[in-house]
Amino acid sequence: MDTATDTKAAAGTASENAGHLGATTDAQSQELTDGFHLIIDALKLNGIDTIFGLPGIPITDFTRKAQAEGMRVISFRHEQNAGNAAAIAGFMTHKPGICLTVSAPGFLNGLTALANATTNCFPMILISGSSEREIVDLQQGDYEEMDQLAIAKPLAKAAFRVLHAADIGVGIARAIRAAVSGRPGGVYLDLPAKLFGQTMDAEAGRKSLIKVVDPAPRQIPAQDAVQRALELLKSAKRPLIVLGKGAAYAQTDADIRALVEKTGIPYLPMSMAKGLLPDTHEQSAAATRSYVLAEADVVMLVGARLNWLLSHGKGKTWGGKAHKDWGGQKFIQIDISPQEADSNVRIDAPLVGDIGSCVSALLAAINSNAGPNWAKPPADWLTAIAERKHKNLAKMAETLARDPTPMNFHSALAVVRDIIKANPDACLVNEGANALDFTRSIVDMYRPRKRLDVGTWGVMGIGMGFAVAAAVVSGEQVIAIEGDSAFGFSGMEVETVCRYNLPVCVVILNNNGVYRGTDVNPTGGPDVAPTVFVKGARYDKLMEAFGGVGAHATTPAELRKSMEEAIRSRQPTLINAVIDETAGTESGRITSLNPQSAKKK
Ligand SMILES: Cc1ncc(C[n+]2csc(CCOP(=O)(O)OP(=O)(O)O)c2C)c(N)n1
Ligand SMILES: [Mg+2]
Repeated sequence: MDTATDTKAAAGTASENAGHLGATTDAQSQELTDGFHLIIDALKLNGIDTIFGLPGIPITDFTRKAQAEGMRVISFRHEQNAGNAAAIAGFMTHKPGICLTVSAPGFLNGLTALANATTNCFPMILISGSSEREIVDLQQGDYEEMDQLAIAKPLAKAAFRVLHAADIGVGIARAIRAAVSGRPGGVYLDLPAKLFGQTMDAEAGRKSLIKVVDPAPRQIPAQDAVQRALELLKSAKRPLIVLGKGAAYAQTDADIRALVEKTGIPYLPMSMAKGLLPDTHEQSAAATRSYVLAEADVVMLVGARLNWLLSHGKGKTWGGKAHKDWGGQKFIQIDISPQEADSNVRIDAPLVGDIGSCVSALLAAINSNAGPNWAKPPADWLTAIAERKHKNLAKMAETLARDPTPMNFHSALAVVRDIIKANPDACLVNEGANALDFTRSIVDMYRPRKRLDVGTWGVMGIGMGFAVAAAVVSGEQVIAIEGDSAFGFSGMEVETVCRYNLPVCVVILNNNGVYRGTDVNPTGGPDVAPTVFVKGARYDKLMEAFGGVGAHATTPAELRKSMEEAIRSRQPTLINAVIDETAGTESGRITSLNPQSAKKK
């Protein structure tokens, strides 16, 4: 007989009488607890107070009991959105976000978000109920049968299953540690249906729980690695700092700012690092990105990986002669994972440790080496950047000042830019192709971790999950700038936004399709082209269906009025912003990633 069956037998009539913590059997006067409560208690013990999920067998009662025990349970309309919510909550708070799903199909729906979290280094735990182990393992065809643990493993940073109530404490502790320590990521926790109802002695249960001590321990960099990085930095004639979303995640904002300002080195923020220093900072080189990437001789990467988003650190972007050629620059890479170095090009000075410890060690070394005499980068480098930057900013200002009819991305986003400037604490969620790229380049961010977007994969579908979580976690106004296609992936969650009455203002940059609304079916047949949607669709009506505020904006003035009203009222709002359907380009800025063939047609 296994422990599960033992404890179940011992529980006997107790579970029938009351079945949860505090129940007392006449025969034994034994206080019992069960799987449901042990999971809740283990999460609460570790400061986790919110669950993003979707109920159904075998976790419906769990969601009820979690709410009854004071947890915030946010129910979604599709698990992928709950998963994305959990992932971004993890990014914003350093606590793993929890996504809770039913077995097989619910689990699979959550899995995309788990994989995306792992790819983006967001700490989250996907907890899925699963079916009868004996039947699953013999493949006898149970209700929602699936070997979920095996499927989750390659997509998660770690995956665990708990079979016995007495192991719940360990299971949750391991999941938390795996999610947040080292390089954060997505963790899968498999909880078979039987586990929830298992009972055990309440005192033994309490003792089995683990409050995780120091879940994300600091990892101090070696002094010689710090010195190596410093020497390289000192030798630079045209230095550049690249701040990645890892730097934003680290919550060591003051030190990062001090490092940038003390060294006087121009910096580029990656998309989700925008606002780590205000985008209006004089050392920001974002407006002349292509110049600094190609010209810099020493580049210090802070929590930024040399993946496709940085053209793998080579090729023409980096001043290389041809597609895969090294541009000749040297790299310092600050990263928590030692395996990150040399992933694409040689890293001359890897600085391995948590970003907070690395940055403060580097600052300390700079101060003790050079003190107030740290030499700022050569003036010709700074002047060359400043000239280009101001020229490009002036050009952009001119474009933004235009007011064409119909409204285009620029004239609409000029409004969003002003709104974020006036409301710098608002969270900006952003997805789409042109809707993403134009927003990133036009809308300045002023505070850290306020820009939440499609991340490493450029995935569509994060929009409403991120928006719900950002509102729940921060309590701040959320503004979601969505392509009309992008919105479709999670659009049903506007009901969730209304249900929880969240201060979310969704702006759909509606250009009638994917990239543009102008493609035609070359056959002349009745089907529209694959990238084209219903023309003139009124997404605002969707929000109205659930009691939120819908608005239709065809001019920047109308858009501004509706956004200001949304922020003033904090009402769930969806603004259908009509954008010139000819305005976008194929795939936005990454047209070149589409496969090309010499054969035309
Ligand atoms: C999950 C997923 N499916 C498909 C894509 C491919 N994709 C990239 S952007 C995009 C939509 C672009 O259209 P829209 O959101 O309307 O933005 P626009 O360029 O029109 O502003 C799609 C489908 C993706 N990135 N992720
Ligand atoms: Mg579109």
